[in-house]
Amino acid sequence: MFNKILIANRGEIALRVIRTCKEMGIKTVAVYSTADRDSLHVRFADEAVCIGPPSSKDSYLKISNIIAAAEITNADAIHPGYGFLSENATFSKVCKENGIKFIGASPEMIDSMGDKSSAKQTMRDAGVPTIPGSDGLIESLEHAKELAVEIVYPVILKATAGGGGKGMRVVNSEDEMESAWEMVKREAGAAFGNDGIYMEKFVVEPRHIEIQIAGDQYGKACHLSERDCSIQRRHQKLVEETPSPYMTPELRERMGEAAIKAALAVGYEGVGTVEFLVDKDRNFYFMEMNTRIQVEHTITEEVIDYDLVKEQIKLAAGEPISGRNYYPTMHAIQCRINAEDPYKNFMPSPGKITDYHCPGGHGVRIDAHAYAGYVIPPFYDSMISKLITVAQTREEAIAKMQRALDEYIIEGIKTTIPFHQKLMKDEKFRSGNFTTKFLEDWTM
Ligand code: MV4
Repeated sequence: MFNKILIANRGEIALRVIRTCKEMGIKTVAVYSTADRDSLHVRFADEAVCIGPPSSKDSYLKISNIIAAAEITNADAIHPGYGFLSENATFSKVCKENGIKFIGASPEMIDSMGDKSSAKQTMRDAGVPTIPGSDGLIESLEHAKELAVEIVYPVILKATAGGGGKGMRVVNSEDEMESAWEMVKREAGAAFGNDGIYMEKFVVEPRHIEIQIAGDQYGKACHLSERDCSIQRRHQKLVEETPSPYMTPELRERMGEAAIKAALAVGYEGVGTVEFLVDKDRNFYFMEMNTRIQVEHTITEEVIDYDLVKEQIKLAAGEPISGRNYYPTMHAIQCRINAEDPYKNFMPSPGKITDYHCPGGHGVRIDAHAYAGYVIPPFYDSMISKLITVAQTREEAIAKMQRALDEYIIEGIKTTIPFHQKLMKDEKFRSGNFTTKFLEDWTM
Protein backbone atom coordinates (compact mmCIF):
# COMPACT_ATOMS: atom_id res chain seq x y z
CA MET A 1 0.00 0.00 0.00
CA PHE A 2 1.07 3.60 -0.53
CA ASN A 3 2.83 5.48 2.23
CA LYS A 4 1.92 9.02 1.15
CA ILE A 5 -0.52 10.34 -1.43
CA LEU A 6 -0.40 13.82 -2.95
CA ILE A 7 -3.83 15.14 -3.89
CA ALA A 8 -3.55 17.19 -7.10
CA ASN A 9 -6.84 18.99 -6.64
CA ARG A 10 -8.76 21.41 -4.41
CA GLY A 11 -12.19 21.87 -2.89
CA GLU A 12 -14.51 19.13 -1.74
CA ILE A 13 -12.85 16.33 -3.75
CA ALA A 14 -9.45 17.07 -2.19
CA LEU A 15 -11.10 16.77 1.24
CA ARG A 16 -12.93 13.64 0.16
CA VAL A 17 -9.66 11.92 -0.80
CA ILE A 18 -7.87 13.12 2.37
CA ARG A 19 -10.66 11.59 4.50
CA THR A 20 -10.26 8.15 2.96
CA CYS A 21 -6.45 8.32 3.17
CA LYS A 22 -6.70 9.08 6.89
CA GLU A 23 -8.96 6.09 7.41
CA MET A 24 -6.47 3.91 5.52
CA GLY A 25 -3.48 5.20 7.50
CA ILE A 26 -1.95 6.85 4.42
CA LYS A 27 -0.22 10.22 4.83
CA THR A 28 -1.47 13.10 2.66
CA VAL A 29 0.00 16.08 0.85
CA ALA A 30 -2.22 18.95 -0.26
CA VAL A 31 -1.23 21.31 -3.04
CA TYR A 32 -2.75 24.76 -3.28
CA SER A 33 -2.67 28.00 -5.22
CA THR A 34 -2.21 31.30 -3.41
CA ALA A 35 -6.00 31.82 -3.72
CA ASP A 36 -6.58 28.65 -1.65
CA ARG A 37 -4.31 29.33 1.34
CA ASP A 38 -7.28 29.26 3.73
CA SER A 39 -8.90 26.15 2.26
CA LEU A 40 -9.86 23.15 4.34
CA HIS A 41 -7.86 20.73 2.19
CA VAL A 42 -4.72 22.65 3.18
CA ARG A 43 -5.70 22.49 6.84
CA PHE A 44 -6.64 18.79 6.93
CA ALA A 45 -3.73 17.33 4.94
CA ASP A 46 -0.58 16.27 6.81
CA GLU A 47 1.54 18.54 4.61
CA ALA A 48 0.75 21.28 2.11
CA VAL A 49 2.76 22.77 -0.75
CA CYS A 50 1.95 26.00 -2.57
CA ILE A 51 2.14 25.33 -6.32
CA GLY A 52 1.52 28.75 -7.81
CA PRO A 53 -0.72 31.76 -8.36
CA PRO A 54 -4.55 31.63 -8.59
CA SER A 55 -4.82 30.91 -12.32
CA SER A 56 -5.41 27.14 -12.80
CA LYS A 57 -2.96 26.92 -15.66
CA ASP A 58 -0.18 28.19 -13.37
CA SER A 59 -1.13 25.97 -10.40
CA TYR A 60 -3.56 23.03 -10.48
CA LEU A 61 -2.77 22.40 -14.16
CA LYS A 62 0.97 23.02 -13.85
CA ILE A 63 2.44 19.53 -14.15
CA SER A 64 6.04 20.49 -13.33
CA ASN A 65 5.04 22.19 -10.08
CA ILE A 66 2.89 19.27 -8.95
CA ILE A 67 5.61 16.71 -9.69
CA ALA A 68 8.12 18.90 -7.82
CA ALA A 69 5.75 19.01 -4.83
CA ALA A 70 5.50 15.19 -4.90
CA GLU A 71 9.29 14.83 -5.03
CA ILE A 72 9.95 17.32 -2.21
CA THR A 73 7.45 15.56 0.06
CA ASN A 74 8.38 12.05 -1.03
CA ALA A 75 4.82 11.12 -2.07
CA ASP A 76 4.61 7.72 -3.77
CA ALA A 77 1.25 8.28 -5.46
CA ILE A 78 -0.88 11.12 -6.82
CA HIS A 79 -4.67 11.25 -6.68
CA PRO A 80 -5.94 13.72 -9.32
CA GLY A 81 -9.62 13.94 -8.21
CA TYR A 82 -11.91 15.04 -11.06
CA GLY A 83 -11.41 17.87 -13.57
CA PHE A 84 -7.95 19.51 -13.74
CA LEU A 85 -5.36 16.81 -14.63
CA SER A 86 -7.53 13.77 -13.89
CA GLU A 87 -7.84 12.79 -17.57
CA ASN A 88 -4.62 14.29 -18.85
CA ALA A 89 -2.52 11.63 -20.64
CA THR A 90 0.67 13.71 -20.36
CA PHE A 91 0.28 14.01 -16.59
CA SER A 92 -0.37 10.27 -16.24
CA LYS A 93 2.79 9.65 -18.31
CA VAL A 94 4.98 12.11 -16.40
CA CYS A 95 3.90 10.52 -13.10
CA LYS A 96 4.95 7.12 -14.41
CA GLU A 97 8.29 8.44 -15.69
CA ASN A 98 8.99 9.87 -12.24
CA GLY A 99 8.14 6.65 -10.42
CA ILE A 100 4.96 8.06 -8.89
CA LYS A 101 1.78 5.97 -9.13
CA PHE A 102 -1.00 7.93 -10.85
CA ILE A 103 -4.29 6.89 -9.24
CA GLY A 104 -6.19 6.93 -12.51
CA ALA A 105 -5.94 5.62 -16.04
CA SER A 106 -2.79 4.91 -18.05
CA PRO A 107 -1.73 7.46 -20.69
CA GLU A 108 -2.76 5.01 -23.42
CA MET A 109 -6.22 4.48 -21.89
CA ILE A 110 -6.82 8.23 -21.51
CA ASP A 111 -5.77 8.84 -25.12
CA SER A 112 -7.87 6.01 -26.52
CA MET A 113 -11.02 7.04 -24.62
CA GLY A 114 -10.36 10.74 -25.27
CA ASP A 115 -10.73 10.26 -29.03
CA LYS A 116 -14.51 9.78 -29.12
CA SER A 117 -14.77 8.33 -32.60
CA SER A 118 -12.12 5.66 -32.05
CA ALA A 119 -13.45 4.93 -28.54
CA LYS A 120 -16.83 4.32 -30.15
CA GLN A 121 -15.34 1.97 -32.73
CA THR A 122 -13.47 0.06 -30.02
CA MET A 123 -16.74 -0.38 -28.13
CA ARG A 124 -18.70 -1.41 -31.21
CA ASP A 125 -16.04 -4.02 -32.06
CA ALA A 126 -16.34 -5.32 -28.49
CA GLY A 127 -20.09 -5.78 -28.91
CA VAL A 128 -21.22 -2.77 -26.87
CA PRO A 129 -24.28 -1.09 -28.45
CA THR A 130 -23.41 2.22 -30.15
CA ILE A 131 -25.54 4.84 -31.90
CA PRO A 132 -25.91 4.25 -35.67
CA GLY A 133 -23.66 6.65 -37.56
CA SER A 134 -20.53 7.12 -39.64
CA ASP A 135 -17.74 4.54 -39.67
CA GLY A 136 -15.13 6.74 -38.06
CA LEU A 137 -14.38 10.26 -39.23
CA ILE A 138 -16.07 12.03 -42.15
CA GLU A 139 -13.74 13.38 -44.82
CA SER A 140 -15.87 16.03 -46.53
CA LEU A 141 -19.08 18.03 -46.45
CA GLU A 142 -20.34 16.05 -49.46
CA HIS A 143 -19.69 12.80 -47.64
CA ALA A 144 -21.56 14.19 -44.62
CA LYS A 145 -24.60 15.03 -46.76
CA GLU A 146 -24.66 11.56 -48.34
CA LEU A 147 -24.33 9.85 -44.97
CA ALA A 148 -27.08 11.91 -43.35
CA VAL A 149 -29.55 10.73 -46.01
CA GLU A 150 -28.64 7.13 -45.19
CA ILE A 151 -28.79 7.64 -41.42
CA VAL A 152 -31.97 9.77 -41.79
CA TYR A 153 -32.27 13.29 -40.34
CA PRO A 154 -32.04 14.54 -37.63
CA VAL A 155 -28.36 13.70 -37.20
CA ILE A 156 -25.67 15.09 -34.93
CA LEU A 157 -22.13 16.11 -35.87
CA LYS A 158 -19.61 15.53 -33.10
CA ALA A 159 -15.98 16.56 -32.76
CA THR A 160 -13.92 13.44 -32.06
CA ALA A 161 -11.82 15.41 -29.56
CA GLY A 162 -14.95 16.84 -27.90
CA GLY A 163 -17.04 15.42 -25.10
CA GLY A 164 -19.18 16.73 -22.32
CA GLY A 165 -21.25 18.65 -24.85
CA LYS A 166 -18.45 20.65 -26.45
CA GLY A 167 -18.09 20.65 -30.25
CA MET A 168 -21.39 19.17 -31.38
CA ARG A 169 -24.31 20.34 -33.53
CA VAL A 170 -27.70 18.84 -34.35
CA VAL A 171 -28.58 18.91 -38.04
CA ASN A 172 -32.29 18.64 -38.87
CA SER A 173 -32.14 18.79 -42.67
CA GLU A 174 -29.70 19.10 -45.57
CA ASP A 175 -29.96 22.89 -45.75
CA GLU A 176 -28.52 23.10 -42.20
CA MET A 177 -25.60 20.78 -42.94
CA GLU A 178 -23.08 23.20 -44.44
CA SER A 179 -23.20 25.78 -41.63
CA ALA A 180 -23.21 23.05 -38.94
CA TRP A 181 -20.24 21.34 -40.60
CA GLU A 182 -18.26 24.58 -40.79
CA MET A 183 -19.12 25.49 -37.21
CA VAL A 184 -18.09 22.16 -35.65
CA LYS A 185 -14.88 22.10 -37.74
CA ARG A 186 -13.92 25.62 -36.69
CA GLU A 187 -14.85 25.17 -33.02
CA ALA A 188 -13.10 21.83 -32.72
CA GLY A 189 -9.95 23.07 -34.45
CA ALA A 190 -9.76 26.12 -32.17
CA ALA A 191 -10.71 24.37 -28.91
CA PHE A 192 -8.97 21.01 -29.27
CA GLY A 193 -6.45 21.45 -32.11
CA ASN A 194 -8.16 18.47 -33.77
CA ASP A 195 -11.00 19.08 -36.22
CA GLY A 196 -11.98 15.43 -36.85
CA ILE A 197 -15.77 15.02 -37.05
CA TYR A 198 -18.07 11.98 -36.95
CA MET A 199 -21.83 11.65 -37.34
CA GLU A 200 -24.61 9.90 -35.45
CA LYS A 201 -28.35 9.57 -35.61
CA PHE A 202 -29.71 12.21 -33.21
CA VAL A 203 -31.51 10.51 -30.34
CA VAL A 204 -34.45 12.72 -29.37
CA GLU A 205 -34.98 13.32 -25.64
CA PRO A 206 -32.72 10.61 -24.24
CA ARG A 207 -31.95 9.84 -20.63
CA HIS A 208 -28.35 9.99 -19.47
CA ILE A 209 -27.67 6.86 -17.44
CA GLU A 210 -24.14 5.83 -16.51
CA ILE A 211 -22.76 2.61 -15.06
CA GLN A 212 -20.03 2.66 -12.43
CA ILE A 213 -17.37 0.04 -13.09
CA ALA A 214 -14.20 -1.21 -11.41
CA GLY A 215 -11.40 -3.24 -12.95
CA ASP A 216 -8.27 -4.75 -11.43
CA GLN A 217 -4.76 -5.41 -12.79
CA TYR A 218 -5.59 -9.10 -13.32
CA GLY A 219 -8.23 -8.75 -16.01
CA LYS A 220 -11.31 -8.81 -13.80
CA ALA A 221 -14.08 -6.20 -13.90
CA CYS A 222 -17.42 -5.64 -12.21
CA HIS A 223 -20.19 -3.06 -12.27
CA LEU A 224 -21.69 -1.14 -9.38
CA SER A 225 -25.04 -0.32 -11.01
CA GLU A 226 -26.23 2.97 -12.44
CA ARG A 227 -26.63 6.67 -11.83
CA ASP A 228 -29.26 8.78 -13.59
CA CYS A 229 -27.77 12.13 -14.60
CA SER A 230 -30.56 13.41 -16.84
CA ILE A 231 -31.09 16.56 -14.75
CA GLN A 232 -28.51 18.77 -16.47
CA ARG A 233 -28.37 22.37 -17.59
CA ARG A 234 -26.04 23.23 -20.47
CA HIS A 235 -24.17 19.95 -19.88
CA GLN A 236 -23.69 20.77 -16.20
CA LYS A 237 -25.24 18.13 -13.98
CA LEU A 238 -27.29 19.55 -11.13
CA VAL A 239 -28.97 16.48 -9.64
CA GLU A 240 -27.99 12.82 -9.78
CA GLU A 241 -29.79 9.81 -8.37
CA THR A 242 -29.58 6.07 -8.06
CA PRO A 243 -31.34 3.82 -8.83
CA SER A 244 -32.62 5.51 -11.98
CA PRO A 245 -36.42 5.90 -11.88
CA TYR A 246 -36.31 4.61 -15.48
CA MET A 247 -34.39 1.43 -14.64
CA THR A 248 -35.75 -2.11 -14.64
CA PRO A 249 -33.86 -5.12 -13.23
CA GLU A 250 -33.62 -6.51 -16.74
CA LEU A 251 -32.25 -3.27 -18.24
CA ARG A 252 -29.76 -2.95 -15.37
CA GLU A 253 -28.51 -6.45 -16.11
CA ARG A 254 -28.05 -5.67 -19.81
CA MET A 255 -26.42 -2.26 -19.25
CA GLY A 256 -24.21 -3.67 -16.50
CA GLU A 257 -23.06 -6.48 -18.76
CA ALA A 258 -22.37 -4.00 -21.59
CA ALA A 259 -20.33 -1.79 -19.24
CA ILE A 260 -18.26 -4.79 -18.09
CA LYS A 261 -17.72 -5.74 -21.73
CA ALA A 262 -16.50 -2.19 -22.37
CA ALA A 263 -14.12 -2.37 -19.40
CA LEU A 264 -12.72 -5.77 -20.38
CA ALA A 265 -12.32 -4.74 -24.02
CA VAL A 266 -9.83 -2.05 -23.03
CA GLY A 267 -8.32 -3.82 -20.00
CA TYR A 268 -9.63 -1.15 -17.67
CA GLU A 269 -7.86 -0.75 -14.32
CA GLY A 270 -9.32 1.32 -11.51
CA VAL A 271 -12.76 2.83 -11.13
CA GLY A 272 -14.48 4.33 -14.15
CA THR A 273 -17.82 5.20 -15.64
CA VAL A 274 -19.46 4.09 -18.86
CA GLU A 275 -21.99 6.71 -20.01
CA PHE A 276 -25.00 5.61 -22.00
CA LEU A 277 -27.85 7.37 -23.75
CA VAL A 278 -31.14 5.55 -23.21
CA ASP A 279 -33.99 6.20 -25.65
CA LYS A 280 -37.75 6.11 -25.15
CA ASP A 281 -37.87 2.37 -25.97
CA ARG A 282 -35.13 1.63 -23.41
CA ASN A 283 -32.53 0.98 -26.10
CA PHE A 284 -29.18 2.06 -24.71
CA TYR A 285 -26.05 3.23 -26.52
CA PHE A 286 -22.44 3.78 -25.44
CA MET A 287 -21.63 7.49 -25.32
CA GLU A 288 -18.37 8.06 -23.44
CA MET A 289 -16.11 6.40 -20.93
CA ASN A 290 -14.78 8.44 -18.02
CA THR A 291 -11.49 7.34 -16.55
CA ARG A 292 -11.75 9.31 -13.28
CA ILE A 293 -13.69 9.35 -10.04
CA GLN A 294 -16.79 11.42 -10.74
CA VAL A 295 -18.51 14.18 -8.79
CA GLU A 296 -21.55 11.92 -8.39
CA HIS A 297 -19.68 8.83 -7.07
CA THR A 298 -21.17 9.62 -3.65
CA ILE A 299 -24.67 8.37 -4.41
CA THR A 300 -23.33 4.98 -5.50
CA GLU A 301 -21.36 4.81 -2.24
CA GLU A 302 -24.53 5.44 -0.26
CA VAL A 303 -26.71 2.80 -1.93
CA ILE A 304 -24.15 0.00 -2.04
CA ASP A 305 -22.31 0.96 1.17
CA TYR A 306 -18.87 1.04 -0.41
CA ASP A 307 -16.05 3.63 -0.34
CA LEU A 308 -15.16 4.16 -4.02
CA VAL A 309 -12.05 6.26 -3.31
CA LYS A 310 -10.76 3.49 -1.04
CA GLU A 311 -11.46 1.01 -3.83
CA GLN A 312 -9.65 3.27 -6.30
CA ILE A 313 -6.57 3.43 -4.06
CA LYS A 314 -6.61 -0.32 -3.44
CA LEU A 315 -6.90 -1.10 -7.16
CA ALA A 316 -4.01 1.28 -7.94
CA ALA A 317 -1.94 -0.53 -5.30
CA GLY A 318 -2.58 -3.82 -7.09
CA GLU A 319 -5.34 -5.41 -5.01
CA PRO A 320 -7.79 -7.68 -6.86
CA ILE A 321 -11.56 -7.16 -7.01
CA SER A 322 -13.97 -9.83 -5.83
CA GLY A 323 -15.53 -10.01 -9.27
CA ARG A 324 -19.15 -9.81 -8.14
CA ASN A 325 -21.44 -6.95 -9.11
CA TYR A 326 -23.10 -4.51 -6.70
CA TYR A 327 -26.78 -3.60 -6.63
CA PRO A 328 -28.56 -0.74 -4.86
CA THR A 329 -30.53 -1.56 -1.76
CA MET A 330 -31.43 2.08 -1.01
CA HIS A 331 -32.24 5.26 -2.95
CA ALA A 332 -29.84 8.22 -2.99
CA ILE A 333 -30.09 11.70 -4.50
CA GLN A 334 -27.39 14.34 -4.80
CA CYS A 335 -28.01 18.06 -5.24
CA ARG A 336 -25.03 20.12 -6.35
CA ILE A 337 -24.90 23.36 -4.38
CA ASN A 338 -23.15 25.92 -6.58
CA ALA A 339 -22.22 29.52 -5.81
CA GLU A 340 -24.52 30.69 -8.60
CA ASP A 341 -27.67 32.76 -8.80
CA PRO A 342 -30.45 30.54 -10.22
CA TYR A 343 -32.64 33.64 -10.65
CA LYS A 344 -29.99 35.25 -12.87
CA ASN A 345 -29.32 32.48 -15.35
CA PHE A 346 -27.02 30.66 -12.90
CA MET A 347 -24.52 33.52 -12.95
CA PRO A 348 -21.47 32.76 -10.74
CA SER A 349 -21.65 34.34 -7.27
CA PRO A 350 -18.21 34.14 -5.64
CA GLY A 351 -17.43 36.00 -2.41
CA LYS A 352 -17.50 35.61 1.35
CA ILE A 353 -19.81 33.15 3.10
CA THR A 354 -20.88 35.24 6.08
CA ASP A 355 -22.98 32.56 7.81
CA TYR A 356 -23.02 28.80 7.32
CA HIS A 357 -25.05 26.02 8.85
CA CYS A 358 -25.09 22.44 7.53
CA PRO A 359 -28.11 20.18 7.66
CA GLY A 360 -27.64 16.87 9.42
CA GLY A 361 -29.55 13.94 10.82
CA HIS A 362 -30.35 10.48 9.55
CA GLY A 363 -29.66 9.81 5.88
CA VAL A 364 -28.00 13.16 5.16
CA ARG A 365 -24.45 13.44 3.84
CA ILE A 366 -22.57 16.59 2.91
CA ASP A 367 -19.33 16.66 0.95
CA ALA A 368 -18.28 20.29 1.05
CA HIS A 369 -15.33 22.57 1.61
CA ALA A 370 -17.37 25.60 2.65
CA TYR A 371 -17.41 27.16 6.14
CA ALA A 372 -18.48 30.41 7.78
CA GLY A 373 -15.97 33.09 6.79
CA TYR A 374 -14.72 31.18 3.73
CA VAL A 375 -14.18 33.34 0.66
CA ILE A 376 -15.09 31.54 -2.57
CA PRO A 377 -12.43 32.54 -5.12
CA PRO A 378 -13.68 33.51 -8.59
CA PHE A 379 -11.05 31.41 -10.39
CA TYR A 380 -12.45 27.90 -10.16
CA ASP A 381 -15.54 25.75 -10.40
CA SER A 382 -18.57 27.19 -8.63
CA MET A 383 -19.58 23.96 -6.85
CA ILE A 384 -19.16 24.46 -3.10
CA SER A 385 -21.12 21.55 -1.66
CA LYS A 386 -22.80 18.27 -2.51
CA LEU A 387 -25.90 17.47 -0.47
CA ILE A 388 -26.79 13.79 -0.55
CA THR A 389 -29.77 12.05 1.01
CA VAL A 390 -30.33 8.32 1.26
CA ALA A 391 -33.49 6.47 2.21
CA GLN A 392 -35.42 3.28 1.54
CA THR A 393 -37.47 4.78 -1.30
CA ARG A 394 -37.23 7.63 -3.82
CA GLU A 395 -40.14 9.43 -2.14
CA GLU A 396 -38.40 9.33 1.24
CA ALA A 397 -35.07 10.45 -0.27
CA ILE A 398 -36.88 13.44 -1.83
CA ALA A 399 -38.63 14.25 1.46
CA LYS A 400 -35.29 14.09 3.28
CA MET A 401 -33.73 16.31 0.60
CA GLN A 402 -36.49 18.91 1.03
CA ARG A 403 -35.99 18.88 4.78
CA ALA A 404 -32.19 19.14 4.42
CA LEU A 405 -32.38 21.96 1.84
CA ASP A 406 -34.65 23.91 4.21
CA GLU A 407 -32.07 23.49 7.01
CA TYR A 408 -29.12 24.57 4.87
CA ILE A 409 -28.05 28.14 5.69
CA ILE A 410 -25.50 29.78 3.40
CA GLU A 411 -25.43 33.58 3.71
CA GLY A 412 -23.41 36.21 1.84
CA ILE A 413 -23.54 34.61 -1.60
CA LYS A 414 -26.22 33.26 -3.95
CA THR A 415 -26.54 29.48 -4.26
CA THR A 416 -28.51 26.90 -6.21
CA ILE A 417 -30.46 25.89 -3.06
CA PRO A 418 -33.65 27.71 -4.21
CA PHE A 419 -33.44 25.89 -7.55
CA HIS A 420 -33.27 22.51 -5.81
CA GLN A 421 -36.14 23.44 -3.49
CA LYS A 422 -38.28 24.24 -6.52
CA LEU A 423 -37.17 21.12 -8.39
CA MET A 424 -38.00 18.81 -5.46
CA LYS A 425 -41.61 20.12 -5.62
CA ASP A 426 -41.88 19.80 -9.41
CA GLU A 427 -44.47 17.22 -10.47
CA LYS A 428 -42.45 16.02 -13.45
CA PHE A 429 -39.35 15.52 -11.33
CA ARG A 430 -41.39 13.76 -8.65
CA SER A 431 -42.95 11.46 -11.25
CA GLY A 432 -39.46 10.34 -12.32
CA ASN A 433 -40.55 10.73 -15.92
CA PHE A 434 -38.02 13.22 -17.32
CA THR A 435 -35.24 13.35 -19.93
CA THR A 436 -32.10 15.40 -20.56
CA LYS A 437 -34.38 18.02 -22.13
CA PHE A 438 -36.21 18.67 -18.85
CA LEU A 439 -34.18 21.70 -17.70
CA GLU A 440 -34.08 23.34 -21.15
CA ASP A 441 -37.59 24.70 -20.55
CA TRP A 442 -37.00 25.47 -16.87
CA THR A 443 -37.72 28.87 -15.36
CA MET A 444 -37.25 29.73 -11.69
C1 MV4 B 1 -26.14 12.81 -28.29
C2 MV4 B 1 -27.48 13.23 -28.08
C3 MV4 B 1 -28.44 12.74 -28.93
N1 MV4 B 1 -28.10 11.91 -29.94
N2 MV4 B 1 -25.85 11.98 -29.30
C4 MV4 B 1 -24.16 15.52 -24.89
C5 MV4 B 1 -22.85 15.37 -24.21
C6 MV4 B 1 -22.09 14.37 -24.97
N3 MV4 B 1 -21.51 13.41 -24.10
C7 MV4 B 1 -23.07 13.73 -25.90
N4 MV4 B 1 -24.31 14.45 -25.76
C8 MV4 B 1 -25.39 14.09 -26.48
N5 MV4 B 1 -25.14 13.22 -27.50
C9 MV4 B 1 -26.82 11.55 -30.11
N6 MV4 B 1 -26.50 10.75 -31.12
C10 MV4 B 1 -27.75 14.09 -27.03
C11 MV4 B 1 -26.70 14.54 -26.23
C12 MV4 B 1 -27.10 15.44 -25.18
C13 MV4 B 1 -27.03 15.07 -23.85
C14 MV4 B 1 -26.54 13.85 -23.44
C15 MV4 B 1 -26.46 13.51 -22.12
C16 MV4 B 1 -26.90 14.40 -21.17
C17 MV4 B 1 -27.40 15.63 -21.52
C18 MV4 B 1 -27.45 15.98 -22.86
C19 MV4 B 1 -27.96 17.22 -23.21
C20 MV4 B 1 -28.00 17.57 -24.53
C21 MV4 B 1 -27.56 16.69 -25.50
